[in-house]
Amino acid sequence: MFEHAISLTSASRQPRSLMPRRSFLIGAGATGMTLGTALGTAYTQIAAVADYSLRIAPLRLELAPGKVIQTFAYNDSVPGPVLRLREGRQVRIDIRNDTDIDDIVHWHGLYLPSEADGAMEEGSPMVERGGTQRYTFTAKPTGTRWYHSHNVAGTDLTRSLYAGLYGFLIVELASDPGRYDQEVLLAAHHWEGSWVSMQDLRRGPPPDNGLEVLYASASFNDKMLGHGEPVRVREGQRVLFRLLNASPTENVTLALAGHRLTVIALDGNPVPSPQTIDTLFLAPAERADVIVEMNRPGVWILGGIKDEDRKMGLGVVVEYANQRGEPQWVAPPTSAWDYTIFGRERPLPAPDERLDLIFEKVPGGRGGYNRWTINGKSWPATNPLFTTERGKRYRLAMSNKSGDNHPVHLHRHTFEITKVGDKATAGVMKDTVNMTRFSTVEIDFIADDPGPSLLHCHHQDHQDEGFMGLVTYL
Ligand SMILES: [Cu+2]
Repeated sequence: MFEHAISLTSASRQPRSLMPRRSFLIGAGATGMTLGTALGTAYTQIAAVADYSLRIAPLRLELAPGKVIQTFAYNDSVPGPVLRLREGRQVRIDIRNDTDIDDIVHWHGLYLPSEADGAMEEGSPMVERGGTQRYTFTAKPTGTRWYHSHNVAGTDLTRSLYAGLYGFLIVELASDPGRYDQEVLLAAHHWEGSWVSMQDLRRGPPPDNGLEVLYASASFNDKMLGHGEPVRVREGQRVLFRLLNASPTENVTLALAGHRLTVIALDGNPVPSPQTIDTLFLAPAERADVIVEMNRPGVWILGGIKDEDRKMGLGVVVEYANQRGEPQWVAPPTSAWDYTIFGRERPLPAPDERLDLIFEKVPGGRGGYNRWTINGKSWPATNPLFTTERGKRYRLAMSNKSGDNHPVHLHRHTFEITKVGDKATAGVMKDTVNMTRFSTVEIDFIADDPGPSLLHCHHQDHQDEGFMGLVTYL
């Protein structure tokens, strides 16, 4: 990395807002010299070595013996390296792009300046092909966050979130109480997507519906169920599972056979009412921190509750010490997912402003691509979607007028779920909320992080096809 680590000045010397965009760039040494001359600096200095380095490059990924796919990944691993950051401490991350297209990395769930957030629509710079980009930021808030490509994939099912371009980013408290014996990080993903007209597969979807992505395989981390190392546990342990749905487009519903799951945090944020449940639902981009009491020795499957999902590879074996045998699956009792059970009853402050957002589908027809609108407009006509004033509380009354699920994500802010359908709730803080088909959800957020912020569906195809808008500040 060292030959790329020449820059004008250390990033910590100047307030971010005063730094010209180019000074974030760490290019070849010659570029640094040129900039130095242009700005009248008499010297260059070696910037401090980065705390982390990520390299975006092609990867031959063996999901199972004989099952090899060609994808892209960070540092030749899926997921990428776990980034463990201390809350409030500044971190320097160098990203090198050894692919043939410009890319960009988004730090999902963090409060960052727009130019460091990793979304080109907010003004963050791309990591140019063949180039290196340094991101310098202060990590906050604490919790299970993640990073991923925020590039446009369009119809190319090998890029952005269709690829292995994601990893965990955990912001830790300055002092971690650590009320668990072991921590296990699992990211679900779907692979080998292809565009399919649903009309060709089965009856049911409206005849004007466009192409959807179907997948041939799935994994937890880099392996299909039954391949790779099991999660090894011991009787009596309290294990913290940090679960992430990094799938480009698919929801997952998960269970650990023989065990119940105690959800203590959603999207990295502690819930007011932890609940012990049989099945966990995660839409794309959602995370859950789950504690499991290891009290049933055996060899079990943690995986998708649908047989076809586990057959595709969605799962991992959990093996107690000194236990042998075939991994067991036990179908759990199923119930509808309900965010409000994790909330509490509490009067909510009245919002300063209430905004209606209506999500609609423009069907692409058989063989075509669907488009998406927010209040009748698609990106970039949704720039701005609405404008906020710093310090005010906004209530977004969102209505999904389509037969599809939409995990709606707001960048650079945490929001509170205040209503799901007719059920009021409080205290469930998230950055992504799933809207089931033909549903309504209300969320509140405080405009406390000036700068443009994306609001979009995290379904890769939906965001690429217009389901995106920019929240701006006055
Ligand atoms: Cu969507």
